[in-house]
Amino acid sequence: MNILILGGDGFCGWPTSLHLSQLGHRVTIVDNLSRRNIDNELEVQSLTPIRTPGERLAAWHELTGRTIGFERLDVANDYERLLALVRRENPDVIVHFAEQRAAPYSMKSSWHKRYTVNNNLNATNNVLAAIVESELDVHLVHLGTMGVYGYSSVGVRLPEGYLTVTMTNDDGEKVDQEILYPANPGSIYHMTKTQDQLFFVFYNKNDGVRITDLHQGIVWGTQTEETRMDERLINRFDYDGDYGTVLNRFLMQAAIGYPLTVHGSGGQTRAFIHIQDTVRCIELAVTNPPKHGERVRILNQLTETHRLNELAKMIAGLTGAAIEHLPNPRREADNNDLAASNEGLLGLGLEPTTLQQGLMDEVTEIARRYADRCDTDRIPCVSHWTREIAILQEPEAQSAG
Ligand code: NAD
Ligand code: USQ
Repeated sequence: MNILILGGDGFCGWPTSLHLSQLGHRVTIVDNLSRRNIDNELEVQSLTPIRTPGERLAAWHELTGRTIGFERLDVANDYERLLALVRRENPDVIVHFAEQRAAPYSMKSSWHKRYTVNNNLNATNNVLAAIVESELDVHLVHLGTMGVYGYSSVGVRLPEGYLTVTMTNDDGEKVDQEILYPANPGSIYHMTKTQDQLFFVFYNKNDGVRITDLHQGIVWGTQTEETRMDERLINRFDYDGDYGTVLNRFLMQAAIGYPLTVHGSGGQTRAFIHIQDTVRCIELAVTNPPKHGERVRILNQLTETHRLNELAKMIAGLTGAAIEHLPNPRREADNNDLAASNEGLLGLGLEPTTLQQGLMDEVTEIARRYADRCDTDRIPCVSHWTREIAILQEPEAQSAG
């Protein structure tokens, strides 16, 4: 297949690009390198030494003889170039990772809120508009988030996207309707993903665009079969307070002897998936497109759920790390249950990697190996969800602001 990968230089996009190329697909990465620029803004770098896009792609060609194309383009702002690229490439599939993906970054200031909304919503609308305007039959695979469902304890297993509700009409009769599961975002970033869902419903209904929306949990791990082939192909590993996600942060913290930073009670339950399973899920989504006329296909992309306390204890048990409960900079439930269906991807052939299998490998292969690149000043989470939380946790913020 011919595949465009929007956001193909990022944490999920890079290993996906290599995996799909290795399977023999023709792959072109589209990326504006905004993620690398945000590292400059935050004065932080990936724990792993990632190479420039040019070096990465040359190494891939040298090792495998395969060529991956690269277009430096802003999907949210360069519509005409995006449309021209779609027309020229005539892709079977577009995989869309090209969004600002960190909840803390999206909550840092009103500038960061506006950037995240402008970037993410325009990127998604531009891709959909370009597919329609090109008049090509392109399957769009989008990376969404489990966070669209929210984290209140509902006491039932979350469905894959849709919910049947029963209403009573004026004659007292019961009427069933299928709706999108009610959106309940916990950050501006997560809110952009709930709005993406409405773009998908509309373009699918109005223009018949075939869309798969993958509601992904928190991705952990670093390497995949392909990125492990050579250090020049290494994937990025974010550990800082804005972009580092919880499990990878705990693993890195354990490796350098920094107490594990649990927010609040640690009763929060979240969904997880290993990066190797992410690339496999995208392969499954790409090779199993919805039929023409089918509604938006929503698949929950997770392999297990864990309470943060449980994760911290597991890692402390393996490594001897200390655990520290910190005031939570976010406005979120302190305690929630979470169970979610993932039958769609299991049914397509996903064989989950479990946490137990890879935790220690990750600590030794990556976190300990590159520990000297860690700047411990960048570990604290300094993005507060509200001004009140900021003042409570960092009283100096009051005098500064
Ligand atoms: P990332 O920030 O590492 O990668 C995103 C890539 O998109 C970056 O290379 C960035 O430069 C590019 N990009 C952003 N805006 C762009 C634009 N306007 N034009 C062109 N390129 C642009 O993020 P990631 O962790 O790889 O996440 C990829 C996708 O998966 C995101 O949409 C995210 O919401 C979703 N997701 C990630 C996780 C996770 O734990 N990392 C979990 C669930 C869902
Ligand atoms: N947390 C800690 N300690 C830390 C960091 C985080 O306790 O040091 C807590 C947070 O308060 C939160 C939970 O861990 O309760 C998850 O935080 P996270 O930063 O790991 O994940 P999140 O902000 O939800 O975002 C990440 C990705 C995002 C993706 C989402 C999937 O950055 O792109 O959409 O995971 S999901 O969580 O399923 O919505």
